[in-house]
Amino acid sequence: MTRRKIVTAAASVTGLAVAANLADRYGLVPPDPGGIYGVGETLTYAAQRVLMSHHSMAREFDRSRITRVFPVNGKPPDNDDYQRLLSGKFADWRLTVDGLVARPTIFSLADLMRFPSRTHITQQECEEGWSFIAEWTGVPLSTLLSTAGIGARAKYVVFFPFDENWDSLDLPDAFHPQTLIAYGLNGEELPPPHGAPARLRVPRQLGYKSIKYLSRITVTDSLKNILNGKGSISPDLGYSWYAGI
Ligand SMILES: Nc1nc2c(c(=O)[nH]1)N[C@H]1C(S)=C(S)[C@@H](COP(=O)(O)O)O[C@H]1N2
Ligand SMILES: [Mo]
Repeated sequence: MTRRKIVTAAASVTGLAVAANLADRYGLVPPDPGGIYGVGETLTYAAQRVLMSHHSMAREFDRSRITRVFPVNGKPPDNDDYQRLLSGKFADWRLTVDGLVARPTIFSLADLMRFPSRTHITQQECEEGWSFIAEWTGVPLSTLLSTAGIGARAKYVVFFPFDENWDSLDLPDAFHPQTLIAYGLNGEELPPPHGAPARLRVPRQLGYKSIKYLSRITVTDSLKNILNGKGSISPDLGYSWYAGI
């Protein structure tokens, strides 16, 4: 390397370190900052949170743009708990909202449907490279969090389904007006392979954040003591916690 190249390389490494320090000071470090992409993940997340308004919207499409035939990612959980609820048409299904909330609450599907609903036609983008446009209907997650009364110390909302997947959102994305607990797809009830009876739908992030087959939502001030401590199964699979688009 020439001296000039060495100086430039050193300067950009220092620049990244300074940026990472600043991100830390302002609470903009994602829960999975340690991997090979660590500094990059911090910068992506910090830049999104600093530059974009918290409620900048994902693009919504016209009905004519709905994808006619679209893929499904994986099969519904094959464990007894889920299969029993599925055969009972989810009459016994309940969604628990607990953690740092004033009133831990258990919702049935009918309870969710009684709240004012929101519908949007948005694109679901999988990290594997495919995507589709569909109409999603559900209750804004913000409605459920407000009903349970989110605590002042709350920082993250964690989602546990009936399979081994799990993930979490920070409060800007949890309270984003397009973030839904969706129970409808293209005007029908949510089909089992797409996450019945209710799933998270976060159009501002890649598909893997939109956890299907929900069972429990918990509010926390830290992700460090939950499973791998990184806020999501994704870092174990080579993907980042923050998947903003
Ligand atoms: N519980 C659970 N949620 C999940 C998954 C999963 O395997 N289990 N796959 C994720 C991935 S990788 C994607 S791209 C989307 C796909 O949603 P779809 O099957 O409705 O297209 O769901 C996400 N939510
Ligand atoms: Mo995906």
